[in-house]
Amino acid sequence: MSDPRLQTLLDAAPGLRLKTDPADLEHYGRDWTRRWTPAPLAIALPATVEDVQAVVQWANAHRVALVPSGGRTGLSGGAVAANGELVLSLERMNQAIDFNAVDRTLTVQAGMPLEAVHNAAREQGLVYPVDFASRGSCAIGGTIATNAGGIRVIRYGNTREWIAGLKVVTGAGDVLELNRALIKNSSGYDLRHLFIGSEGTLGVVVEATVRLTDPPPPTNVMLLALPSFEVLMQVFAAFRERLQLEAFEFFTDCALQHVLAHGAQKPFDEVHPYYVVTEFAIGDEAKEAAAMAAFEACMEQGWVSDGVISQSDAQAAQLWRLREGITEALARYVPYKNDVSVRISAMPAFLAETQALLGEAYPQFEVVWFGHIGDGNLHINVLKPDGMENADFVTQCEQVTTLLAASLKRHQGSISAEHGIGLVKKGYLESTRSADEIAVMRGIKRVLDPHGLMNPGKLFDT
Ligand code: 2HG
Ligand code: ZN
Repeated sequence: MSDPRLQTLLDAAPGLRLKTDPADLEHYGRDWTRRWTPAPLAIALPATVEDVQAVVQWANAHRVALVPSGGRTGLSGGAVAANGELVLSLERMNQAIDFNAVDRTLTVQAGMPLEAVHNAAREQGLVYPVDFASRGSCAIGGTIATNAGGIRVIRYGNTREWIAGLKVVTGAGDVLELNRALIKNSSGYDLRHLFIGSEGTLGVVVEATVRLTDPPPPTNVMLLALPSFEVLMQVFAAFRERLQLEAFEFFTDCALQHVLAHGAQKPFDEVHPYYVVTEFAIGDEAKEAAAMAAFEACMEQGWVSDGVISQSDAQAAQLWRLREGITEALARYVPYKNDVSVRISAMPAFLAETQALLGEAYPQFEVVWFGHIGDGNLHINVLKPDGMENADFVTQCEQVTTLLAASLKRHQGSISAEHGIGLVKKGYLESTRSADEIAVMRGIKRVLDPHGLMNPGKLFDT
């Protein structure tokens, strides 16, 4: 063990596993952003809450920075360890602890993958409805730390809505039980909500009690081809008015071409500029008629030029792949990612302005648009041309982000809808949060993390 402090760490927490191999430092020190060179001190893998507490107390005694780590599927650099931090990986704490049928809650360790949470809920005849493409790799704790959204927010809301209770180890090394799965608890500040979306800057989520719900009704998936961008919100309104939407997702033909090149099946013979994947409840004739009525109304208006409706689960999965496969299909370009949101009512004006802005600002790059348009959340991925230096590319993209952030401020939107601020969007936090708000956030951090050791440099600089 190269660093002598690590032996004292093992003395403090004998159950801990420590990794210091270069390959491990590299693996655990980065997330899906791939922008920073990992350089952690070591990787600590606790097995219990007591281990986590011992690590945090040790870190305070030795003033070592900690980076809490789940599946590292984040896209904002929130789990990057590039400055000699100790990575605190929750990977070994991945079990379900308790199911309560009366409360309809599931208590899990924070390192449990989201998909395993889905499966554990399903075994009880219920569902945990937060869902997105990285479900197999991300950890529930990471989804809590970023208040992750995903493809079903339109129907079920964000992660925040489903967290009934949390057990955390604060940056000061205290274990707190937050809310204990109470539905009603009007007893002062709800500290649970402070930890949701805190990006590991206040402490470590070690256990979560999540709410479960009834399985959704049977659904159908429809893929729509749109002739122009301007009709997008009209199509959304026509479908939302008539159907109970489970998802309403949009992508451009450019996004589709990348997914097709990655092995997906072509949905239409003709090329259309824009597409929507929507999923909605069916189950009786009236609902099926409503789906057809929505489609026909859009066709009549000229807002939709083609469509296909799933006839089987396999076909539904095929249609979903066209949307869910985008991030993976683009990964090789190391995209510069924007994840922005505005209120749905502000979406048409914001979209028009952003389209004009990016058309002018990015003529030299391929820009891929997609996202959860029904939640007012847009993903804009700018692709790095082959052979271009990453640093040059990021510098050019950041100039445009400054303009985008100004536009978001005008439309009262957010520079991070669901990916978090991390390192990637730290410079733009002021476009979304006022100086007074940021000052309050800093004050809260000082209370829970007095030595500034929890994920330093993420979200804001202290
Ligand atoms: C999605 O909606 C994810 O697929 C990833 O939030 C978005 O890759 C992205 O930019
Ligand atoms: Zn998304």
